Amino acid sequence: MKTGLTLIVLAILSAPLAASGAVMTLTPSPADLNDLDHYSYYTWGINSTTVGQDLLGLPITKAVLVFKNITNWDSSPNDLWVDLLDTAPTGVRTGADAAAGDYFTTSAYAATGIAHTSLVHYTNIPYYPASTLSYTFNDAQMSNLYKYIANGKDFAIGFDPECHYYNSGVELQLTYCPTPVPEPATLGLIAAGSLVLFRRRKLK
Ligand SMILES: [Ca+2]
Ligand SMILES: [Ca+2]
Ligand SMILES: [Ca+2]
Repeated sequence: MKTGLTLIVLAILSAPLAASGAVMTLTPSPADLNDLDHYSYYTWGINSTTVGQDLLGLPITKAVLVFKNITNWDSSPNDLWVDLLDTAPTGVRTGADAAAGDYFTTSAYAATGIAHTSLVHYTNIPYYPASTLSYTFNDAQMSNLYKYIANGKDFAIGFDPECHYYNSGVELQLTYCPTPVPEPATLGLIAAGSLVLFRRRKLK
């Protein structure tokens, strides 16, 4: 008897825990963004189709951008700018950029009228050894992420490499609440059910 009740109680207690964080991992195609070439900039557009559900209804609590096994092609000074964009075409698009500085802060990009904010600026990523860089969005960037998703149910990540970064893949890890926590009424029903079970077994 005690085991049965314990299991029910554990099931109730574990419901809010399970809801506290599932992680969805998104990867661009190609995953290595063609090794982030110096003479290019890249946009990676993400929307409901990309994530497989309504992006606006996805309760994202954390976002982490990962560059796996990244190295610069040589040991010279280098910069990698990463920006959060309101929108971009779905998937990966590549544009020409040979000018020094973050493409997404140029007047050419401003002319598109697309809202954006800086995510992270890496400098002098080593030639050797390869490292895995994980960047966690801060609070201000999370609120911009929500704002950009609210506008058209999409957002994008922009990359401007100077120089050329070999890597084994880029990932965006989104932590979200997968299911709503049971409402008090549901919890009441479960509790009532377990009480009935308890009484029946006691009568036996
Ligand atoms: Ca570039
Ligand atoms: Ca540039
Ligand atoms: Ca948007």
